[in-house]
Amino acid sequence: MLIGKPKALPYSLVTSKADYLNRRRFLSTVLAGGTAAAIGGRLAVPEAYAQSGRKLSGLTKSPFSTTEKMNSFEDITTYNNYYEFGTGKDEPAVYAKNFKTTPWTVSLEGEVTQPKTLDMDAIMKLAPLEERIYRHRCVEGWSIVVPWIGFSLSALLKQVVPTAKAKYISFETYFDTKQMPKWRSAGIQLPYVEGLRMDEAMHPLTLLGVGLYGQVLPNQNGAPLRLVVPWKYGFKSIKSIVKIKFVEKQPPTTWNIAISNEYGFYSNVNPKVDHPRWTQAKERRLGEVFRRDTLMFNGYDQVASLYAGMDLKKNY
Ligand SMILES: Nc1nc2c(c(=O)[nH]1)N[C@H]1C(S)=C(S)[C@@H](COP(=O)(O)O)O[C@H]1N2
Ligand SMILES: [Mo]
Repeated sequence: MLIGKPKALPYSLVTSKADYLNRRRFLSTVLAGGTAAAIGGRLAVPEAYAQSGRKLSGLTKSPFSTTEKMNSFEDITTYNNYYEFGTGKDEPAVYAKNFKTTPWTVSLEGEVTQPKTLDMDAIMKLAPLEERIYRHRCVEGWSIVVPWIGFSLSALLKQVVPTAKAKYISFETYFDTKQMPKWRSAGIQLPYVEGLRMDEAMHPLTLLGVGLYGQVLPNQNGAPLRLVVPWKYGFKSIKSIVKIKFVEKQPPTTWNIAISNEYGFYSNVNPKVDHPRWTQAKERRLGEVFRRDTLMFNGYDQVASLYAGMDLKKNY
């Protein structure tokens, strides 16, 4: 089922997105004098490691990890959605290069008995760092498998005491027009905001991501820290978080503000509820030719009980 040779791919079988990566792989293989066997896989990894960021060691393995084949470091770091740094998939890797992520603080505020602001050093010490290999499904119909590093978001949320009114958590991305040259063309309201219901935010699968592939997060992937909610479409996984607010009412979310009939608050991966403009029944794993079936909750069945009794067509 795995790829093989991009140059032999019938173009009709490949979306423009998968196509883009496959062409790049072909090119880099040719340049490196590689063999066709290397094209589909991890050719770029050693090189990418060499030019990459600070290593994170002492990682614990997570029982939540999938055993599916991981996408390469290059796939994960050159095919991104991060509209503050451009709407093209290849733009964040270029325009986020000099994004300043130190010093960095995150505030915990809103419906809490005492608000708190933590810096990255403090956050990194809250819990043992785990490697969690998660499937990641973008609402646009592509998916990747990423070896994230981090720990359950609950470890951070537990640093404050919520009041009885706290029912949801809202998240906000850092925003600076000077550092985000592409912000005007983003076409969405910034700063990027997202939200989760309290039980979703406290679920052990919900990850506070600080790295991937054994190193700190590359800027284009949301450095220095981001959310990763593997059973929801990728846009829920907000990058470069600076503010976490405990709130009483369901908070506004960026894509729901932009196009409310297409992107709801819950946004659980659901092959039975199509996007108004395309099917969600299948997905293309980057690097593969044939589309896979999309799984309910992206295969993370353990969250099903959070939505017992809810109409997931209505709560899309
Ligand atoms: N601040 C911010 N966070 C964001 C986005 C964004 O544009 N801005 N894009 C989202 C979307 S649509 C996806 S699919 C994932 C992509 O994460 P990745 O680039 O690390 O794979 O980030 C999400 N988080
Ligand atoms: Mo996405």
